[in-house]
Amino acid sequence: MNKFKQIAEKKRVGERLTAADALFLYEEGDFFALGKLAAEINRKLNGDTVFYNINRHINPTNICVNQCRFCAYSKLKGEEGAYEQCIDDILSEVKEAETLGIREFHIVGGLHPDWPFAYYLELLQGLKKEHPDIVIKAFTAVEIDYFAKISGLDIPAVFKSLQAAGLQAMPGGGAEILDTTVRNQICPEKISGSRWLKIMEMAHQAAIPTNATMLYGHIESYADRIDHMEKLRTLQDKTGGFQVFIPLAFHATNTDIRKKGETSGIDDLKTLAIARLYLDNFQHIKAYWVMLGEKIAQLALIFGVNDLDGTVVKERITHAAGAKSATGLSEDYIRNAIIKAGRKPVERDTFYNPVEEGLHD
Ligand code: V47
Ligand code: SF4
Repeated sequence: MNKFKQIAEKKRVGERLTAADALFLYEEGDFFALGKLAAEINRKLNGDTVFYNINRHINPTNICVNQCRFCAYSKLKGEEGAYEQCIDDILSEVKEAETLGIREFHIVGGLHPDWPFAYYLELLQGLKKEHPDIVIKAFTAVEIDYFAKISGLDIPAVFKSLQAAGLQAMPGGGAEILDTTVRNQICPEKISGSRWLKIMEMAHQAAIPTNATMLYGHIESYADRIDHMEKLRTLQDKTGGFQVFIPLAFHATNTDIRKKGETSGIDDLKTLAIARLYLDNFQHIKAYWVMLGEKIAQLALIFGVNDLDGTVVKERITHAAGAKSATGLSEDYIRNAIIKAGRKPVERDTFYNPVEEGLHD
């Protein structure tokens, strides 16, 4: 039996893939066979359903004390293009949220040098007061670590305060590539990979479900990507607290990482398919259309993916780095993309519960 067939057989009997299997799939796996296998495994886990979410991104500031080399979004205080929003500005920007059917606020931003922890608590309290039914998914592990530093609280106490203010889930950003050597080159000021994992573990212990990402297509090797997924898989075995894995395709424009062009569509689809096969303890794999572009994200639906993220409304981070996708999509656009891929669109909440099924049939 050739190696690909052995791997397919392993998956069909529910055996876990090794790092060597994943490396083979990257280096020598037939592209179409890989996609087909990932789609078959996804179908067993999730049937025909493709989830999407009516969400809105909120990015309170791009001012950041870190200077990650891949980040085109962050600015130093006083630099041209730096912005900061007061709570009232944010509340007025999202005041139509219910009318628009928004179910989730996704909040991430820079590590502001002067804002107190109280700003973030008041922001969540303000949003919850005005929009009690909209779920707040906010702050990466990097921000949580920073809140502990600026408040003098320990991580469990930071979570407790944020939960009391309205935090219900966390996004998966800040993971980048967890390996130390790569991390030291692309984001030397950022918390370490092991600290990122530890904070996620503590979030899960505090009953906060989180997502997990991987920034790929810069200086890392395939082995680094597989090591990253291995670390996530190990923590997921322990806590079960990750909801979804989201590979993020690197965009180079305006960053300090010199690269010609973006990731290839082939690499994007292979990475999503390998993630579906390798991360056997993750229920969901998300194609983030903002970074992939709408059409590669649609193709991902036949490469093992079952989630397209959502409407987003106003994306800033990837567009600062040259993304050519829309900054937001309508629900109709997302549903049509899913239907045209031969799958069934289902609106979900932040926790992957279907909402109002049948409303659109
Ligand atoms: O952590 C920064 C990445 C992340 C670039 O959890 C870049 O549902 C590409 O994590 N090119 C933030 N990527 C975004 C994020 C996210 C997005 C959507 C959904 C979810 C979720 C999470 O964006 C950062 C970093 O890894 N990023 N700069 C860039 N030039
Ligand atoms: Fe700051 Fe996040 Fe950009 Fe790094 S990726 S510079 S932590 S905003």
